[in-house]
Amino acid sequence: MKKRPSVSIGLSLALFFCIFLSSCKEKNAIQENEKTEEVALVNYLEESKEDFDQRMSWWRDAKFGMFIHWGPYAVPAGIYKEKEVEGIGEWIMDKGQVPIKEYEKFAKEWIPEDFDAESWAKLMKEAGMKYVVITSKHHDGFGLWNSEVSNYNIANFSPYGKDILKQLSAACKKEDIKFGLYHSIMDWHHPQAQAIHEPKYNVWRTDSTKVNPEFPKYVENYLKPQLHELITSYDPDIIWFDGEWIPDYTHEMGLDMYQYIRSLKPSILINNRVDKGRRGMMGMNDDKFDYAGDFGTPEQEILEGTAATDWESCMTMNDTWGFKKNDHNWKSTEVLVHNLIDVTAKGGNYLLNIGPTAKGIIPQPSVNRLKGVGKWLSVNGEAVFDTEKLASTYKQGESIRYTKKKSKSIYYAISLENPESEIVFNYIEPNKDSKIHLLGSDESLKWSYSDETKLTIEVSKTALDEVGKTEAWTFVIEGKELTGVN
Ligand code: FHN
Repeated sequence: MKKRPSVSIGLSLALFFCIFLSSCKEKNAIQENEKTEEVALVNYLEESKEDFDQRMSWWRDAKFGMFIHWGPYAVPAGIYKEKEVEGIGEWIMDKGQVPIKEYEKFAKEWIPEDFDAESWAKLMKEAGMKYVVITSKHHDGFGLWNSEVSNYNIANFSPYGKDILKQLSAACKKEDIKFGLYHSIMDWHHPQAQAIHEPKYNVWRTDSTKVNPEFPKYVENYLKPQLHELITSYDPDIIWFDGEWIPDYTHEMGLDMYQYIRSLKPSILINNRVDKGRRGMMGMNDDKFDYAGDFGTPEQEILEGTAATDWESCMTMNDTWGFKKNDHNWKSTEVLVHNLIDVTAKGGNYLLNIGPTAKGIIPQPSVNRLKGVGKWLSVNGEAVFDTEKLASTYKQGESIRYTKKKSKSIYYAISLENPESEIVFNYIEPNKDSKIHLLGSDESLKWSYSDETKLTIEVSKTALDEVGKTEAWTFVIEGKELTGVN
């Protein structure tokens, strides 16, 4: 039967379409394949400076974050067998030599029925914090999320039965607060990661002949799968590793882990404890080798000066990370504000810790201090956020710090002491028409400048009264930085 022209044309068109479609599919398949291969071939350790700066930019502008140490250790809260256990609260399993089965009882008793993720996120906002880093798993191995990899977590092992990270990540998203996860490489609960000699939980094990031979299996079959589910389930902006110092964990594992995490979320930030480069509590990498990690992590201290690489000082408000009922050694709000100013002037970030109680309450002394820092930032925040360190100095004497608005010739000279009636700044020359004022006051202050005496500002009583009670006084000056001043 002669085919109708329309039919033959139709069939031809159909045939052409099929060929075209299959070639498109093939082309897409090749593209996909190339893309897959492309993703597989990315070496995240060879990132360009532009790409690195772009990835770090939100974090550098953020300056101030909340650290949260929360886990079953909040149940004993520093007391075991009716005795005070010395040291930081989250280490009670080690310092108190608590056998695993005993510690698991704390995990079963951990029912944070008063936990209110939204009120926590609102408090971060009120404190002026732009990001949070919470323990997804500390050294005790207990997860704060509903893990498919292990049932040793708050959602499955504890009667609480709910996912803490799911609640908090959602609350932080609502408040536009970036979400980070602290994750311990060291694990005192997993048989393939435990110390194989006594004292069983002794983490300062430096004798590399005593590594757990099963540790590589723990890394591949447990640590990575849990990190995979954390990243795919909660979309964190930061992975904050810790517990990397044990000899079981090697530099090669660190490089591989960095690549692995970035391959799961290329834009994620990873601290330097992903690898072995950290030099003790001062937290910065030994620059003799190429260690992985996007920023250094000084702990309980602030760098003496500035650094060529990114860094974040993490600190407690009292003396413990995890809650201890008898630790009342709280730093004052003034000390916390001065720490934030000092870190910012030196070009770092400040990660300030809270240790909630087992029931999910943030201790009132912590709340008071967070609100106090937030009150100072509500007036002086422009001198902290979206700023950069000066080229030549970060301080003048012991009681003055300088910051600079990013890509603007606006400088902030911050006095940590009451300036009284007059103050002299040696490192900024104001523009001729610059109006200098204190943040918190609209009054334009009288000033004079000479190459000899530099910038002298008369601080009126009315301006000081307008600023009122504060932990530090910020002068705003449009001008240029004076370098080479001795
Ligand atoms: O051992 C941990 C400690 O418990 C806490 O988590 C601090 C905070 O960064 N890091 C380790 C000590 O360096």
